[in-house]
Amino acid sequence: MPDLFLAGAWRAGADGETDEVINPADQSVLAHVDRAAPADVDAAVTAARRAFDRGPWPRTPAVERGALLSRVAELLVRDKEEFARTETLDTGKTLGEARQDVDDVVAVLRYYAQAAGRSLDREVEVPTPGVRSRIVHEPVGVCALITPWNYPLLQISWKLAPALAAGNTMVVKPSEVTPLTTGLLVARLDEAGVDPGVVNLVLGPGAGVGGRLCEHPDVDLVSFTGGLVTGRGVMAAASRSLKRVALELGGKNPNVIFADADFDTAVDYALTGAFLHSGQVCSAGSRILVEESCYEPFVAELAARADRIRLGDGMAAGTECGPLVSRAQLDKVERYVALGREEGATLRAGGGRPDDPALAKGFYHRPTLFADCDRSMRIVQEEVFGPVATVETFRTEEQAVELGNDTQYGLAGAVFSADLDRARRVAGRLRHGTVWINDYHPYLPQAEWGGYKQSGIGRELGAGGLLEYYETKHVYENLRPGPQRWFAG
Ligand code: TXE
Repeated sequence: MPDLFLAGAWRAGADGETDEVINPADQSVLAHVDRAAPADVDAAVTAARRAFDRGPWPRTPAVERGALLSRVAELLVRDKEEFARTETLDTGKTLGEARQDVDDVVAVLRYYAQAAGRSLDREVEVPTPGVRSRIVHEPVGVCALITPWNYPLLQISWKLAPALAAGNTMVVKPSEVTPLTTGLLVARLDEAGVDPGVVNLVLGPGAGVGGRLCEHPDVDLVSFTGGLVTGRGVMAAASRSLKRVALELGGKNPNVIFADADFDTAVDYALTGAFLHSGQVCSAGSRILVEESCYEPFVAELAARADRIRLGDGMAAGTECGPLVSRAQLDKVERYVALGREEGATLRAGGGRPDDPALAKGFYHRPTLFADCDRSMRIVQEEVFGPVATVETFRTEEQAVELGNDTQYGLAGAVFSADLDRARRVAGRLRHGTVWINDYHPYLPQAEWGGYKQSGIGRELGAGGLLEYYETKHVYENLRPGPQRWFAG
């Protein structure tokens, strides 16, 4: 079956070009997928425009739109293994993580299936008699949904589910590095009976395919998750026709550990925070801040445990961390590790590729810990997006807050302390979109997710994530119209 989904039909690219999709565990070729030519991108936008302007979808009762999302959720439950295995082969993450992703996606689809039916419209109280004033919510229009390679299935669900719930039509563009599960999801939408043109899928390189979407005059909204530099370009391109823009960009997320926190718990969460999915997580706790009085034992234990993380093929039982997603990402991580050494940080764990010859063909990198870091270092300030964590130390609560906020990013952070009052105080002062107290990484479909500062614009998930896909209209009714005589003549 061809891989592009345009106006309700599966098609090959107009230029007949394809791209290889690589398994990062051994560099074998998983698939050849069709690449969208400029004409295909335009066809996708035209189909979405027509479905929005003339099709039934934006006017379909919201509960019916929710019912479609529920049907898709059930298809994912049915096909969970296929989705999870494909995600593991494509991204390198462990099968356990990929299964968790599918469960999370089902939860997101179900949440927005319910939310679709709850109207946000409201009556406005008006002191003037004979006037009715209503706030109504209408879909924005044609949405371009552009996603990265670290959580392909999860990220597209955070966009597509609320966009559909609100009655929009869309063109979906996954990362060229990991396009496979997005294709599976669109196939399930097709199976669940989505109207032609409501969801379209284009594949191919970012600048060509994604860039054309961001510039296209018939696209009303761009929701993008990816790197900061690309995000800036997306915003600039979208500004030409003043598209609505939602951006979820990177993070350099502080994990603040006070000495009174339970030692084993804090070490354990610091490990997961930094190294889950080999640190290729926008909210990774890659910047660890430890109170001076427990600094050395903490670093020693964290380093020892980081060195014991079992690397391997994500499909193999017992693997705790898979390979990085691509050669480009491995190269980037290696450059940052070299930089960390040059900047004078102390390497306490990892530092290179594994010796195991069985892993030689994959893009593996050992979990790496740099201690004795300070805020001026680039490895402390820049997003590595790999298994590299830095440790700094602080003496006072004030210092912890200051360091935690000393970043251009503002996506997420955590505080570990036995003193809940203190933890809440610090959480209140951290300028990040999510703060965990005595935990790391969980998120909820019903709770907004997004960044302060250069981590993005707008929110995903929760009621706020649905609002992104609505325009708000005020309808003012004069129930007793008569001549106004503002002008005497
Ligand atoms: O992401 P990009 P890449 C970070 C990470 C990584 C760096 C680059 O540090 O090393 O970003 O990764 C599409 N117009 N993050 O290259 O470029 C692209 O095809 C429109 C953080 O994978 O941001 C893909 O679908 N679209 C991040 C998506 O944008 C464009 C997750 C993301 O690609 C485009 C991933 C353009 N000009 C990487 N150029 C996070 N914070 O979650 C590319 N794309």
